[in-house]
Formats: sequence, C-alpha cells, structure tokens
Amino acid sequence: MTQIITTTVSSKDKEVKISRELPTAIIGERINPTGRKKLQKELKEGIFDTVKKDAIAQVEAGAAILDVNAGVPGADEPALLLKLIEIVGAVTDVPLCIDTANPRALEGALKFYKGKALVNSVTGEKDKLETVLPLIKQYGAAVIGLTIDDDGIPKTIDKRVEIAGKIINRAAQIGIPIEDIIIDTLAMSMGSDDQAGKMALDAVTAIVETYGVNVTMGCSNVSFGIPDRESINGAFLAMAIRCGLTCPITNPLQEEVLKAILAADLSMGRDEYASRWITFYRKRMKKLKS
Ligand code: THG
Repeated sequence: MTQIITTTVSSKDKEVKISRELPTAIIGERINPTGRKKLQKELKEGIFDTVKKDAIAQVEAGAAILDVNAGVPGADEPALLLKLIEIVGAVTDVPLCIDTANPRALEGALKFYKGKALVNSVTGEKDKLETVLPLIKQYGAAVIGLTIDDDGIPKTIDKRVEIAGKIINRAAQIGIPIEDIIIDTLAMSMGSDDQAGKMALDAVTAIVETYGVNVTMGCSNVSFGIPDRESINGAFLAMAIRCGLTCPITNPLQEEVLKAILAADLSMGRDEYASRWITFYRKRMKKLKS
C-alpha cells in the first residue's frame, strides 16, 4: 500500500493541504515573467496591473496556491520578489510558492512572508542542498525538490528516484520532515524528446511507490513547441494525476487544463458528489449565457 503523506502550506489567512486523498491542489504558474515580454516590461516599470489581474483570475479559476517568480533580466530580483509577494497577498488570500534560484531573494522573501510558504526549489546539487535546506528549516517552510543533481537532468527513472532520496535524506538530517518535501519529477518538452512525457509519468509512479511523497511538475513544459498545447497539457495532467501527481504547477485559465484536472479528480474518487465538477460546469454555463 502506498503511503499517504499530507503537506500543509499556508498564507496569513488560509491553510492548504496537499495529499492523494484530496482534490488536486493547482499551483498557478502565470505570475512568471519568463517568456512574457509584456509582463517583463511592466515589472521593470513598476506596473503591477497584469500581476493583479492574473492573481485574481487564477484563484477564481481554482488555483489553490500561486507560484510567484520575479526573474526579470536586469531587474533587482530580491526587491521585486518582495513587491510581488506583497501585491499578490493584497488581492488574494492563497498560500504562495516562492519561485527563485537566488538565495538572497529567497531569504528576504521567507523573512517577509506571513505563513508557511512553499519554496520552488532545491535540487540534489551539493551547493543547493547546503544553501536552500537550512533556510527551509529556519523558516519552517515546505520545499519542492527537483530531481536534478551535479550531473544534470538524469536520463533514467532509477537516477531520479535516487536524487529524490538524496534530497529527502539530507532534509531529514537537518530536521525537515518528509511531509515538507514535494518532489518534482521534471516534465520536459515532448517537442524536443518524444519520450520525455512517458519518462516523467513513470518517474512519478516510481517516486510515489518508493517514498509516498507529494509530487509536482511544471506540466505546461511538456507541450513547448507543439501545436494545441492545451489539449496536450490536459491529457498529460490527467495521466500524471493517476500516477500520483498531487500539486501541478500549471495554468488553470486554460479550460482544457482545468477540465482535465477536475475530471481526473472525479475519476479518482476525490470529488464528493461530483460537487466540484458541477460547480465548475454551472459557472461555465453562466459565463456562456452572459
Ligand atoms: N518545475 C518547477 N517550477 C517551475 C517549472 C518546473 N517553474 C517554471 C516552469 N517550470 C513552470 N511555469 C511555466 C510558466 C509558463 C509557461 C510554462 C511553464 C508557459 N508560458 C508561455 C510560453 O512560454 O509559451 C507564455 C505565457 C504567456 O504569454 O501566456 O508556457 O518544471 N518546480
């Protein structure tokens, strides 16, 4: 029997639980300037209209957590990250996933954030383990562990399982419990490698069987460079949920994505009386009529 592990994250006012017995916890990916020229320009000029709009829309669509990334080339990332946390926290009440590779930005954000944050991310690389995990412990946060190490992205499932184990063990050594670790099995583009999707799905199954941990993936990555991305993202998400994915980083504003997640939850027996599906359907009907 695979273990059920519950991860809890929170904002000032709201707690979110992540587990395979609960509906999928969507981590909204939109507040990320990577590849969004218009958002990059706004953030550089100190304009936050798109951020506010995207934050509100993602939560309305069903995001349980919002990923916040301030990686604008040439900008002061530590300062911008604090600003984004402040602004998103003012217009929504969901917990945040702090997405940065900059240790100084991370520490500032953890100091500033009110609640139990989810940090995105640590890897199995030696220097990352030694800089990020102590901050997770100090601030009582939860963390996403990417299955990458000093040798790069592993080519086999076994190696991904091994790196996940290394992160979990190192965390345990400094007193971070396993429920505060969410493993990311790395969804890469199927446009550049047609085996990347299957690899990620098999890795989810293996990691869940081995450690029982909660699992995330940046699910929109799988469709880079292929037409009709929404359909691909939706099918991949539904299958990944069957394999044990509990908190995808994705875009709930894409209707096919949201429908796939809700239908997968219902099919997995995690939507009592189909009430979440029916609520979504009614909202959609109302919107179509207005
Ligand atoms: N794992 C973890 N964190 C991650 C990723 C991951 N964070 C970043 C990324 N991958 C997940 N977030 C996104 C955000 C946007 C897109 C994909 C993944 C995306 N953007 C459109 C594009 O580039 O074509 C542009 C957006 C727009 O203009 O609307 O697809 O794997 N832990």
